[in-house]
Amino acid sequence: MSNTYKDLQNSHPCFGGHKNNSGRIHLPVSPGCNIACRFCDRVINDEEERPGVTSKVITPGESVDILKKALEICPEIKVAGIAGPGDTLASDYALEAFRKVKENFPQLIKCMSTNGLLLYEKADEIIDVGIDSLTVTVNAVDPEIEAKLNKYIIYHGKRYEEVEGAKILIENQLKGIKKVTSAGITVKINTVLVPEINGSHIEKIAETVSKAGAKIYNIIPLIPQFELSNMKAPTCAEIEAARTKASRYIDVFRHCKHCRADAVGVPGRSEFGDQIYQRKLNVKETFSHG
Ligand code: CLF
Ligand code: SF4
Repeated sequence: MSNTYKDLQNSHPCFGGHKNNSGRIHLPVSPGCNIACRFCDRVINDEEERPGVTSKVITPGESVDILKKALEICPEIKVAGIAGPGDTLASDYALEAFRKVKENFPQLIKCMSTNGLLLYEKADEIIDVGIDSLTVTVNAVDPEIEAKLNKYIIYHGKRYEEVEGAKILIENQLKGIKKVTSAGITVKINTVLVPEINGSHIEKIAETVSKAGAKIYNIIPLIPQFELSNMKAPTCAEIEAARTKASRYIDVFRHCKHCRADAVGVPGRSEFGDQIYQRKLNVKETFSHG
């Protein structure tokens, strides 16, 4: 039985449990991605603290020792999360790692983050492995808007461009959210706020995902880079206004720390990623989000 939203509000740092000094570890086991967000700069390095930037990719088998070490150093860790650096469903590694977490650390909350392209078709496996909390990044629920944020998707081996791809992505996200929430998994939605593209669309996203069963909503400000390097990042006032609009439909999470895909510790309070993963790599790789 998954933890309920109420349970998570006490123990999960990204679902309201941040007040209780709860920590999380991200296991960067998912290398590749199956969609092409226009703001995604797929780079691994040690310099930046932002989603998707990670030092190296580990194997699901290595997760067990890493978790042991992390829990010794940081006993506050309550959540084992997988947030990239690519998409968690684009390969089988994340589900494999979660099976190992379930077996070896049954007390840990299992938290997965995905772009949702394969959420519907992988829902049974996700439910079976016992994911407690799942984050889906939904940047638009209108394919015309989504196409401005996403260039293409690769779906069952075929590339679908712009609006055609966006339509498939949104449909699968919403069907997937309905399916996993009906099975008792608590869903959080992340939206990358790009004021000039989806700034006036936030209310519609919040309303739609809430109807589909999501419980909590997190707005991530755009870091202008890659194809969207000429867009403006939202101001604090714009973020706040977007949160207020969303909060008419769904609980809003306001404490996101934009964690790397290999973050370890209590978000905003402690960071042990260097000790656990010995950050060394600086090679070109994929990007994801917490
Ligand atoms: Fe990680 Fe994300 Fe799970 Fe949290 S992060 S997979 S839901 S355990 Fe949290 Fe970090 Fe913000 Fe993510 S503060 S980036 S919301
Ligand atoms: Fe994939 Fe995440 Fe990058 Fe989007 S932001 S292309 S979902 S890795």
